[in-house]
Amino acid sequence: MKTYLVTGGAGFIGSNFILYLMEKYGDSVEVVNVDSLTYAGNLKNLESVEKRSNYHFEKADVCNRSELEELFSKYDVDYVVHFAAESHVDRSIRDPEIFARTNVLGTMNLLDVSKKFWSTEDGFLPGKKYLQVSTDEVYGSLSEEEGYFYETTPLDPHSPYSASKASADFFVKAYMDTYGFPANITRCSNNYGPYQFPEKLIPLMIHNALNGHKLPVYGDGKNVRDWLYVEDHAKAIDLVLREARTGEIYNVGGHNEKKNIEIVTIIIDTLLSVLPEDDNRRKHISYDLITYVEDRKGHDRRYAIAPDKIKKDLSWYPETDFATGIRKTIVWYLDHEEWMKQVTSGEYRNYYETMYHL
Ligand code: NAD
Ligand code: TDX
Repeated sequence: MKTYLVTGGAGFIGSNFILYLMEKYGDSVEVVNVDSLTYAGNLKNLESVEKRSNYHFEKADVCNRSELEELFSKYDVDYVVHFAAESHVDRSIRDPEIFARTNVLGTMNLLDVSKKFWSTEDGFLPGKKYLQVSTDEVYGSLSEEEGYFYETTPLDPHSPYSASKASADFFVKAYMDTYGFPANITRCSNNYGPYQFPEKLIPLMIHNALNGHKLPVYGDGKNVRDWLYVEDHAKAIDLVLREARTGEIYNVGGHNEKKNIEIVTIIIDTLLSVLPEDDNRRKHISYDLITYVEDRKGHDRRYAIAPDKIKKDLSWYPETDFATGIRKTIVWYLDHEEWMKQVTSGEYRNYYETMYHL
Protein backbone atom coordinates (compact mmCIF):
# COMPACT_ATOMS: atom_id res chain seq x y z
CA MET A 1 0.00 0.00 0.00
CA LYS A 2 1.55 3.29 -1.12
CA THR A 3 0.94 6.56 0.69
CA TYR A 4 0.90 9.63 -1.54
CA LEU A 5 1.38 13.07 -0.03
CA VAL A 6 -0.08 15.38 -2.67
CA THR A 7 0.54 19.09 -2.19
CA GLY A 8 -1.89 21.48 -3.88
CA GLY A 9 -4.45 18.67 -4.11
CA ALA A 10 -7.34 21.15 -3.95
CA GLY A 11 -6.18 22.94 -7.10
CA PHE A 12 -6.93 22.11 -10.73
CA ILE A 13 -4.37 19.42 -11.59
CA GLY A 14 -3.90 18.23 -7.99
CA SER A 15 -7.60 17.44 -7.56
CA ASN A 16 -7.76 15.70 -10.93
CA PHE A 17 -4.69 13.68 -9.91
CA ILE A 18 -6.30 12.60 -6.61
CA LEU A 19 -9.52 11.61 -8.39
CA TYR A 20 -7.43 9.63 -10.89
CA LEU A 21 -5.60 7.77 -8.08
CA MET A 22 -8.84 6.96 -6.27
CA GLU A 23 -10.43 5.69 -9.47
CA LYS A 24 -7.40 3.64 -10.49
CA TYR A 25 -6.32 2.13 -7.16
CA GLY A 26 -9.48 2.22 -5.03
CA ASP A 27 -8.67 1.41 -1.41
CA SER A 28 -5.18 0.15 -2.14
CA VAL A 29 -3.56 3.60 -1.77
CA GLU A 30 -3.59 6.24 0.97
CA VAL A 31 -3.82 9.85 -0.20
CA VAL A 32 -2.92 12.83 1.97
CA ASN A 33 -3.95 16.13 0.38
CA VAL A 34 -1.84 18.99 1.78
CA ASP A 35 -3.18 22.37 0.74
CA SER A 36 -3.28 25.82 2.31
CA LEU A 37 -6.45 26.68 0.33
CA THR A 38 -5.45 29.90 -1.42
CA TYR A 39 -7.93 31.49 -3.85
CA ALA A 40 -7.10 28.61 -6.23
CA GLY A 41 -7.80 25.76 -3.80
CA ASN A 42 -11.32 24.36 -3.69
CA LEU A 43 -12.32 21.33 -1.63
CA LYS A 44 -15.57 21.03 -3.60
CA ASN A 45 -13.44 19.45 -6.34
CA LEU A 46 -12.95 16.46 -4.04
CA GLU A 47 -16.48 16.03 -2.70
CA SER A 48 -16.79 12.62 -4.35
CA VAL A 49 -13.86 11.18 -2.35
CA GLU A 50 -13.85 13.20 0.88
CA LYS A 51 -15.63 10.57 2.96
CA ARG A 52 -13.33 7.73 1.99
CA SER A 53 -11.19 6.38 4.80
CA ASN A 54 -8.07 6.37 2.62
CA TYR A 55 -8.36 10.10 1.78
CA HIS A 56 -7.09 12.68 4.27
CA PHE A 57 -7.17 16.45 3.90
CA GLU A 58 -4.57 18.44 5.86
CA LYS A 59 -4.67 22.21 5.71
CA ALA A 60 -1.02 23.25 5.74
CA ASP A 61 1.34 25.68 4.06
CA VAL A 62 4.30 24.13 2.23
CA CYS A 63 6.41 27.06 3.46
CA ASN A 64 5.79 26.08 7.08
CA ARG A 65 8.43 23.58 8.15
CA SER A 66 6.88 22.52 11.43
CA GLU A 67 3.52 21.83 9.77
CA LEU A 68 5.24 19.59 7.21
CA GLU A 69 7.27 17.79 9.88
CA GLU A 70 4.08 17.01 11.78
CA LEU A 71 2.59 15.50 8.65
CA PHE A 72 5.63 13.35 7.95
CA SER A 73 5.47 12.13 11.58
CA LYS A 74 1.78 11.36 11.27
CA TYR A 75 1.89 9.52 7.92
CA ASP A 76 4.45 7.08 6.53
CA VAL A 77 4.81 8.92 3.22
CA ASP A 78 6.10 6.92 0.22
CA TYR A 79 5.52 9.44 -2.57
CA VAL A 80 5.53 13.22 -2.45
CA VAL A 81 3.83 14.80 -5.47
CA HIS A 82 4.44 18.52 -5.37
CA PHE A 83 1.76 20.49 -7.22
CA ALA A 84 1.27 23.34 -4.73
CA ALA A 85 2.24 26.60 -6.36
CA GLU A 86 1.14 30.00 -7.42
CA SER A 87 0.34 29.06 -11.01
CA HIS A 88 -0.92 32.08 -12.96
CA VAL A 89 1.51 34.02 -15.16
CA ASP A 90 -0.58 37.24 -15.17
CA ARG A 91 -0.66 37.33 -11.37
CA SER A 92 3.12 36.80 -11.29
CA ILE A 93 3.61 39.86 -13.49
CA ARG A 94 1.62 42.00 -11.02
CA ASP A 95 2.94 40.50 -7.77
CA PRO A 96 6.10 38.38 -8.15
CA GLU A 97 7.01 38.04 -4.46
CA ILE A 98 4.45 35.42 -3.48
CA PHE A 99 5.73 33.32 -6.43
CA ALA A 100 9.24 33.31 -4.96
CA ARG A 101 7.88 32.43 -1.53
CA THR A 102 5.52 29.61 -2.48
CA ASN A 103 7.22 28.18 -5.53
CA VAL A 104 10.87 28.48 -4.51
CA LEU A 105 10.95 28.51 -0.69
CA GLY A 106 7.98 26.13 -0.45
CA THR A 107 9.75 23.63 -2.71
CA MET A 108 13.03 23.90 -0.76
CA ASN A 109 11.16 23.34 2.47
CA LEU A 110 9.30 20.30 1.18
CA LEU A 111 12.50 18.84 -0.27
CA ASP A 112 14.34 19.30 2.98
CA VAL A 113 11.65 17.80 5.17
CA SER A 114 11.29 14.82 2.78
CA LYS A 115 15.07 14.35 2.87
CA LYS A 116 15.12 14.46 6.67
CA PHE A 117 12.35 11.86 7.08
CA TRP A 118 13.57 9.53 4.33
CA SER A 119 17.31 9.58 5.18
CA THR A 120 19.15 6.54 6.50
CA GLU A 121 22.79 6.25 7.55
CA ASP A 122 23.87 5.27 4.07
CA GLY A 123 21.30 6.89 1.82
CA PHE A 124 17.51 6.87 1.64
CA LEU A 125 14.77 4.44 2.60
CA PRO A 126 13.85 2.20 -0.36
CA GLY A 127 10.63 2.89 -2.30
CA LYS A 128 10.51 6.61 -1.49
CA LYS A 129 10.20 9.19 -4.20
CA TYR A 130 9.60 12.92 -4.63
CA LEU A 131 8.09 14.25 -7.85
CA GLN A 132 8.36 17.91 -8.81
CA VAL A 133 5.48 18.98 -11.05
CA SER A 134 7.13 21.51 -13.32
CA THR A 135 6.17 23.16 -16.56
CA ASP A 136 7.31 23.65 -20.15
CA GLU A 137 7.47 27.40 -19.42
CA VAL A 138 10.88 26.92 -17.75
CA TYR A 139 12.37 26.42 -21.23
CA GLY A 140 11.32 29.89 -22.38
CA SER A 141 9.83 30.50 -25.79
CA LEU A 142 10.16 29.02 -29.30
CA SER A 143 9.95 30.82 -32.61
CA GLU A 144 6.65 30.83 -34.53
CA GLU A 145 6.78 27.51 -36.33
CA GLU A 146 10.07 25.82 -35.44
CA GLY A 147 11.55 23.46 -32.91
CA TYR A 148 10.51 21.74 -29.71
CA PHE A 149 11.47 21.74 -26.06
CA TYR A 150 13.53 18.66 -25.16
CA GLU A 151 14.65 17.70 -21.65
CA THR A 152 18.12 18.88 -22.72
CA THR A 153 16.91 22.35 -23.79
CA PRO A 154 18.58 24.94 -21.51
CA LEU A 155 16.22 26.61 -19.06
CA ASP A 156 15.44 30.19 -20.11
CA PRO A 157 12.42 31.41 -18.15
CA HIS A 158 10.94 34.83 -18.87
CA SER A 159 8.01 35.52 -16.54
CA PRO A 160 8.31 35.75 -12.74
CA TYR A 161 6.16 32.59 -12.63
CA SER A 162 8.46 30.58 -14.89
CA ALA A 163 11.55 31.98 -13.15
CA SER A 164 10.19 30.69 -9.84
CA LYS A 165 9.39 27.28 -11.34
CA ALA A 166 12.86 27.04 -12.93
CA SER A 167 14.48 27.95 -9.59
CA ALA A 168 12.47 25.23 -7.90
CA ASP A 169 13.62 22.73 -10.56
CA PHE A 170 17.24 23.69 -9.87
CA PHE A 171 16.76 23.04 -6.14
CA VAL A 172 15.32 19.61 -6.90
CA LYS A 173 18.28 18.93 -9.19
CA ALA A 174 20.66 20.15 -6.49
CA TYR A 175 19.15 17.69 -3.98
CA MET A 176 19.42 14.85 -6.51
CA ASP A 177 23.01 15.72 -7.46
CA THR A 178 24.28 16.58 -3.99
CA TYR A 179 22.53 14.08 -1.71
CA GLY A 180 21.37 11.43 -4.20
CA PHE A 181 17.83 12.40 -3.16
CA PRO A 182 15.28 10.13 -4.93
CA ALA A 183 13.33 12.47 -7.18
CA ASN A 184 12.01 13.09 -10.68
CA ILE A 185 10.93 16.25 -12.44
CA THR A 186 8.11 16.34 -15.00
CA ARG A 187 7.63 19.32 -17.28
CA CYS A 188 4.18 19.41 -18.80
CA SER A 189 2.56 21.63 -21.40
CA ASN A 190 -0.71 23.57 -20.85
CA ASN A 191 -3.41 21.47 -19.19
CA TYR A 192 -7.15 21.77 -19.70
CA GLY A 193 -10.14 19.93 -18.26
CA PRO A 194 -12.62 20.02 -15.36
CA TYR A 195 -12.00 22.12 -12.22
CA GLN A 196 -9.64 24.65 -13.83
CA PHE A 197 -9.90 28.09 -12.25
CA PRO A 198 -11.41 30.63 -14.71
CA GLU A 199 -8.39 32.93 -14.66
CA LYS A 200 -6.79 30.58 -17.26
CA LEU A 201 -7.57 30.85 -20.97
CA ILE A 202 -10.02 27.98 -21.58
CA PRO A 203 -12.34 28.25 -18.54
CA LEU A 204 -12.22 32.06 -18.70
CA MET A 205 -13.42 32.04 -22.31
CA ILE A 206 -16.16 29.48 -21.56
CA HIS A 207 -17.39 31.49 -18.57
CA ASN A 208 -17.33 34.81 -20.44
CA ALA A 209 -19.04 33.42 -23.55
CA LEU A 210 -21.87 31.94 -21.49
CA ASN A 211 -22.40 35.26 -19.74
CA GLY A 212 -22.12 37.47 -22.83
CA HIS A 213 -18.89 39.07 -21.61
CA LYS A 214 -16.10 40.07 -23.98
CA LEU A 215 -13.50 37.41 -24.82
CA PRO A 216 -10.14 39.13 -24.16
CA VAL A 217 -7.46 37.88 -26.57
CA TYR A 218 -3.96 39.15 -25.79
CA GLY A 219 -1.91 40.76 -28.58
CA ASP A 220 -2.51 39.31 -32.05
CA GLY A 221 -3.98 36.04 -30.69
CA LYS A 222 -1.34 34.03 -32.52
CA ASN A 223 0.70 32.87 -29.53
CA VAL A 224 0.83 29.09 -29.51
CA ARG A 225 0.28 26.72 -26.59
CA ASP A 226 0.50 22.92 -26.58
CA TRP A 227 -2.65 21.58 -24.87
CA LEU A 228 -2.98 18.33 -22.91
CA TYR A 229 -6.09 16.88 -21.26
CA VAL A 230 -5.48 16.91 -17.51
CA GLU A 231 -6.14 13.19 -17.00
CA ASP A 232 -3.31 12.37 -19.40
CA HIS A 233 -1.03 14.51 -17.24
CA ALA A 234 -2.20 12.67 -14.11
CA LYS A 235 -1.44 9.34 -15.78
CA ALA A 236 2.04 10.50 -16.77
CA ILE A 237 2.86 11.66 -13.24
CA ASP A 238 1.83 8.37 -11.69
CA LEU A 239 3.80 6.43 -14.29
CA VAL A 240 6.94 8.46 -13.62
CA LEU A 241 6.52 8.00 -9.86
CA ARG A 242 6.13 4.26 -10.11
CA GLU A 243 8.34 3.33 -13.04
CA ALA A 244 10.96 5.96 -13.85
CA ARG A 245 14.54 5.77 -12.63
CA THR A 246 15.18 8.40 -9.98
CA GLY A 247 17.08 11.43 -11.23
CA GLU A 248 15.32 11.47 -14.61
CA ILE A 249 13.48 14.47 -16.03
CA TYR A 250 10.48 13.95 -18.33
CA ASN A 251 8.66 16.29 -20.69
CA VAL A 252 4.92 15.61 -20.92
CA GLY A 253 2.88 16.80 -23.90
CA GLY A 254 0.85 15.49 -26.80
CA HIS A 255 1.87 17.51 -29.88
CA ASN A 256 -1.32 19.51 -29.80
CA GLU A 257 -0.27 23.03 -30.69
CA LYS A 258 -2.95 25.65 -31.15
CA LYS A 259 -2.96 29.42 -31.56
CA ASN A 260 -4.95 31.16 -28.83
CA ILE A 261 -7.43 32.56 -31.34
CA GLU A 262 -8.08 29.02 -32.64
CA ILE A 263 -8.88 27.93 -29.07
CA VAL A 264 -11.34 30.80 -28.66
CA THR A 265 -13.15 30.00 -31.91
CA ILE A 266 -13.24 26.26 -31.09
CA ILE A 267 -14.86 27.15 -27.74
CA ILE A 268 -17.53 29.29 -29.42
CA ASP A 269 -18.24 26.63 -32.06
CA THR A 270 -18.37 23.80 -29.53
CA LEU A 271 -20.64 25.71 -27.17
CA LEU A 272 -23.05 26.37 -30.04
CA SER A 273 -22.96 22.75 -31.14
CA VAL A 274 -23.58 21.22 -27.69
CA LEU A 275 -26.15 23.66 -26.28
CA PRO A 276 -29.73 22.75 -27.29
CA GLU A 277 -31.53 25.23 -29.59
CA ASP A 278 -33.89 26.33 -26.81
CA ASP A 279 -31.14 26.81 -24.17
CA ASN A 280 -31.16 30.38 -22.93
CA ARG A 281 -27.39 30.44 -22.62
CA ARG A 282 -26.98 30.37 -26.42
CA LYS A 283 -28.30 33.86 -26.83
CA HIS A 284 -25.08 35.65 -25.83
CA ILE A 285 -22.63 33.50 -27.74
CA SER A 286 -21.11 35.01 -30.86
CA TYR A 287 -17.80 35.81 -32.55
CA ASP A 288 -18.59 39.48 -31.86
CA LEU A 289 -17.51 38.90 -28.26
CA ILE A 290 -13.87 38.39 -29.35
CA THR A 291 -11.93 41.48 -28.23
CA TYR A 292 -8.24 42.00 -28.85
CA VAL A 293 -6.66 43.58 -25.76
CA GLU A 294 -3.20 44.78 -24.75
CA ASP A 295 -0.61 42.01 -24.91
CA ARG A 296 0.76 40.25 -21.82
CA LYS A 297 4.14 41.74 -20.86
CA GLY A 298 6.98 39.47 -22.04
CA HIS A 299 4.41 37.14 -23.65
CA ASP A 300 6.11 33.87 -24.67
CA ARG A 301 5.35 33.26 -28.35
CA ARG A 302 5.19 29.51 -28.61
CA TYR A 303 5.47 26.42 -26.42
CA ALA A 304 5.84 22.95 -27.93
CA ILE A 305 6.89 19.84 -26.06
CA ALA A 306 8.81 16.88 -27.48
CA PRO A 307 7.47 13.94 -25.43
CA ASP A 308 9.74 11.34 -27.10
CA LYS A 309 11.54 10.33 -23.90
CA ILE A 310 8.46 9.50 -21.82
CA LYS A 311 6.99 7.64 -24.81
CA LYS A 312 10.15 5.59 -25.27
CA ASP A 313 11.00 4.88 -21.63
CA LEU A 314 7.54 4.50 -20.11
CA SER A 315 5.23 3.93 -23.11
CA TRP A 316 3.16 6.97 -22.11
CA TYR A 317 0.89 8.48 -24.73
CA PRO A 318 -2.04 10.92 -24.50
CA GLU A 319 -5.33 9.05 -24.60
CA THR A 320 -7.66 12.01 -25.13
CA ASP A 321 -7.45 13.87 -28.44
CA PHE A 322 -8.24 17.58 -28.39
CA ALA A 323 -11.62 17.37 -30.15
CA THR A 324 -12.85 14.88 -27.54
CA GLY A 325 -11.17 16.60 -24.58
CA ILE A 326 -12.45 20.10 -25.31
CA ARG A 327 -15.99 18.82 -25.80
CA LYS A 328 -15.85 16.89 -22.52
CA THR A 329 -14.46 19.97 -20.78
CA ILE A 330 -17.15 22.28 -22.15
CA VAL A 331 -19.91 19.83 -21.25
CA TRP A 332 -18.42 19.60 -17.72
CA TYR A 333 -18.56 23.39 -17.31
CA LEU A 334 -22.12 23.50 -18.64
CA ASP A 335 -23.10 20.83 -16.11
CA HIS A 336 -21.32 22.57 -13.22
CA GLU A 337 -22.71 26.08 -13.22
CA GLU A 338 -22.84 26.11 -9.41
CA TRP A 339 -19.11 25.33 -9.20
CA MET A 340 -18.39 28.22 -11.57
CA LYS A 341 -20.69 30.58 -9.65
CA GLN A 342 -18.95 29.73 -6.41
CA VAL A 343 -15.40 30.29 -7.71
CA THR A 344 -16.28 33.49 -9.56
CA SER A 345 -17.85 35.19 -6.56
CA GLY A 346 -15.83 37.29 -4.11
CA GLU A 347 -12.12 37.74 -4.80
CA TYR A 348 -12.44 36.70 -8.46
CA ARG A 349 -14.44 39.81 -9.35
CA ASN A 350 -11.79 42.15 -7.95
CA TYR A 351 -9.12 40.23 -9.80
CA TYR A 352 -11.06 40.33 -13.07
CA GLU A 353 -11.80 44.05 -12.86
CA THR A 354 -8.22 45.02 -12.01
CA MET A 355 -6.78 42.73 -14.67
CA TYR A 356 -9.05 43.41 -17.65
CA HIS A 357 -10.86 46.79 -17.35
CA LEU A 358 -13.47 45.46 -19.83
P1 NAD B 1 -3.74 25.77 -9.21
O1 NAD B 1 -3.41 27.21 -9.06
O2 NAD B 1 -5.07 25.37 -9.76
O3 NAD B 1 -3.60 25.05 -7.80
C1 NAD B 1 -2.57 25.32 -6.89
C2 NAD B 1 -2.95 24.69 -5.54
O4 NAD B 1 -1.85 24.92 -4.64
C3 NAD B 1 -4.18 25.34 -4.90
O5 NAD B 1 -5.03 24.33 -4.38
C4 NAD B 1 -3.60 26.19 -3.77
O6 NAD B 1 -4.48 26.34 -2.66
C5 NAD B 1 -2.35 25.38 -3.40
N1 NAD B 1 -1.32 26.20 -2.74
C6 NAD B 1 -0.84 27.41 -3.18
N2 NAD B 1 0.09 27.85 -2.30
C7 NAD B 1 0.21 26.91 -1.33
C8 NAD B 1 1.03 26.79 -0.18
N3 NAD B 1 1.90 27.74 0.18
N4 NAD B 1 0.91 25.67 0.59
C9 NAD B 1 0.02 24.71 0.26
N5 NAD B 1 -0.78 24.77 -0.81
C10 NAD B 1 -0.69 25.86 -1.60
O7 NAD B 1 -2.56 25.16 -10.07
P2 NAD B 1 -2.58 24.02 -11.19
O8 NAD B 1 -2.90 24.64 -12.50
O9 NAD B 1 -3.35 22.86 -10.70
O10 NAD B 1 -1.04 23.65 -11.24
C11 NAD B 1 -0.50 22.69 -10.33
C12 NAD B 1 1.00 22.55 -10.58
O11 NAD B 1 1.22 22.13 -11.91
C13 NAD B 1 1.77 23.83 -10.40
O12 NAD B 1 2.98 23.52 -9.76
C14 NAD B 1 2.01 24.33 -11.81
O13 NAD B 1 3.19 25.07 -11.89
C15 NAD B 1 2.12 23.02 -12.56
N6 NAD B 1 1.74 23.04 -13.98
C16 NAD B 1 0.52 23.57 -14.35
C17 NAD B 1 0.13 23.53 -15.68
C18 NAD B 1 -1.20 24.07 -16.14
O14 NAD B 1 -1.47 24.12 -17.33
N7 NAD B 1 -2.09 24.47 -15.23
C19 NAD B 1 1.00 22.98 -16.64
C20 NAD B 1 2.23 22.47 -16.24
C21 NAD B 1 2.58 22.50 -14.90
O1 TDX C 1 -7.57 36.26 -20.92
C1 TDX C 1 -6.63 35.68 -21.50
N1 TDX C 1 -6.37 35.97 -22.80
C2 TDX C 1 -5.35 35.41 -23.50
O2 TDX C 1 -5.14 35.71 -24.69
C3 TDX C 1 -5.80 34.71 -20.84
C4 TDX C 1 -6.04 34.36 -19.41
C5 TDX C 1 -4.77 34.15 -21.55
N2 TDX C 1 -4.53 34.48 -22.83
C6 TDX C 1 -3.40 33.84 -23.57
C7 TDX C 1 -2.07 33.93 -22.87
C8 TDX C 1 -1.38 32.64 -23.28
O3 TDX C 1 -0.73 32.81 -24.52
O4 TDX C 1 -3.70 32.45 -23.63
C9 TDX C 1 -2.53 31.65 -23.46
C10 TDX C 1 -2.73 30.72 -22.27
O5 TDX C 1 -2.74 31.54 -21.11
P1 TDX C 1 -2.91 30.90 -19.64
O6 TDX C 1 -4.14 30.07 -19.60
O7 TDX C 1 -2.75 32.01 -18.66
O8 TDX C 1 -1.68 29.88 -19.59
P2 TDX C 1 -0.09 30.08 -19.77
O9 TDX C 1 0.33 31.45 -19.51
O10 TDX C 1 0.28 29.47 -21.09
O11 TDX C 1 0.43 29.13 -18.56
C11 TDX C 1 -0.21 27.86 -18.29
O12 TDX C 1 0.51 26.79 -18.80
C12 TDX C 1 1.70 26.42 -18.17
C13 TDX C 1 -0.44 27.66 -16.80
O13 TDX C 1 -1.18 28.76 -16.28
C14 TDX C 1 0.83 27.46 -16.06
O14 TDX C 1 0.59 27.19 -14.68
C15 TDX C 1 1.55 26.31 -16.67
O15 TDX C 1 2.80 26.14 -16.09
